[in-house]
Amino acid sequence: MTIGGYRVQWRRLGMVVTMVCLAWMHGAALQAQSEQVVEVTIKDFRFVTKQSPLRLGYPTVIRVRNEDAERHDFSSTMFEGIPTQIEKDGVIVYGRGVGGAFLDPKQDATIRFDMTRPGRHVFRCSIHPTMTGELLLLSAEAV
Ligand SMILES: [Cu+2]
Repeated sequence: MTIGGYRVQWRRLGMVVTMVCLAWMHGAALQAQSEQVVEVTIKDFRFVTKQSPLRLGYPTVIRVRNEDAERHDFSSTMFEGIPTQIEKDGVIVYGRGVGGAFLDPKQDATIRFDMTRPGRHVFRCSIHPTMTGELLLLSAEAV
């Protein structure tokens, strides 16, 4: 009887450990959600940017989509010297020397990096020099 009682308790302990693990995984998922997201759509040879105020030191995601039937490029010096990850067609490129991404018609790319420098950051299309856009980064103290 006592042994049986212990067994039940061990099982309960197992349940608790499992639940703690689930809670921890849930926390990791929440952290991923705290990324700040910028949506950039390329349409009719223009960058259309949707952003909320961006804060320094936060994981930032730029989602670029090329809606045109023309090949474009999304490049910026804002990634200079900062570890940057670019995902395109399931392939991830990571490094400090990532300057941007070329986008074929109807293609999209996801760029991940941490904001480290405040101010206005210009991005452009190297194929069409008239295509430019900008992101505004606020310092945490200004928010
Ligand atoms: Cu272009």
